[in-house]
Amino acid sequence: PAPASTTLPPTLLGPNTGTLLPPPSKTLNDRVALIRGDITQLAVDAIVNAANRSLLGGGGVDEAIHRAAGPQLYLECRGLGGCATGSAKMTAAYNLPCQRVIHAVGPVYNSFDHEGSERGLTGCYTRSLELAVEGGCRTVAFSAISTGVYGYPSREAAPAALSAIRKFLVGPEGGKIDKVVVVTFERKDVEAYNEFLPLYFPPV
Ligand code: AR6
Repeated sequence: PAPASTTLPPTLLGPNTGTLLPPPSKTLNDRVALIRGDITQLAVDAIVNAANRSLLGGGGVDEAIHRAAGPQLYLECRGLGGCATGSAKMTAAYNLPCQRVIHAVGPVYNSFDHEGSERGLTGCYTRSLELAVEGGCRTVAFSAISTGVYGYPSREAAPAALSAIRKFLVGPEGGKIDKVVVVTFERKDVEAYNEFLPLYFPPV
């Protein structure tokens, strides 16, 4: 069989890492969970919405979140003045069972600019986790940002997301997050995360 290195996504290979797979850690693995379902049902501290730059709602998970939260969410979002691609803003959660909503704006996937797309996507995950920490949110659930209307291939989005999540959790502020839940909805994302989770969070 081909050596493992040839099958690993480039996002794993940091500039001076030397090793290909990160070291297995049970305590780290326990802080990441993968579930399939409706993110609006989760009673976590913060859920992360896949929004657009207007922050005024749209289709997909954004629509589901606004519908479940009620019209007050739209009113608060209207006062935020939009959000840049690759970044995020936080609001209250109103009628949702969670405490806060983090509205992240993923990139529209550009197959001619892999690096730019990836920078935008990882920016969403990192900024969302920073906002969670600033807001005292210790449990955070992410939707599969950009993998719907914005066309990001699931098998490229999953490793970028997992890489950013891992980097944050092992970083200086990582201890302020107890649990990151990755919420998949469609089969293609379930399969992508099942494939890549063991590479970024190797089983002990
Ligand atoms: N719970 C969890 N995940 C869901 C749900 C749900 N209830 N509904 C859909 N998904 P998308 P994007 C998944 O298109 O690609 C909107 O119009 C879905 O299977 O919602 O970032 C915004 O306003 C997919 O994996 O977001 C923007 O204009 C993931 O959510 C634009 O779409 C994201 O798909 C953003 O596009």
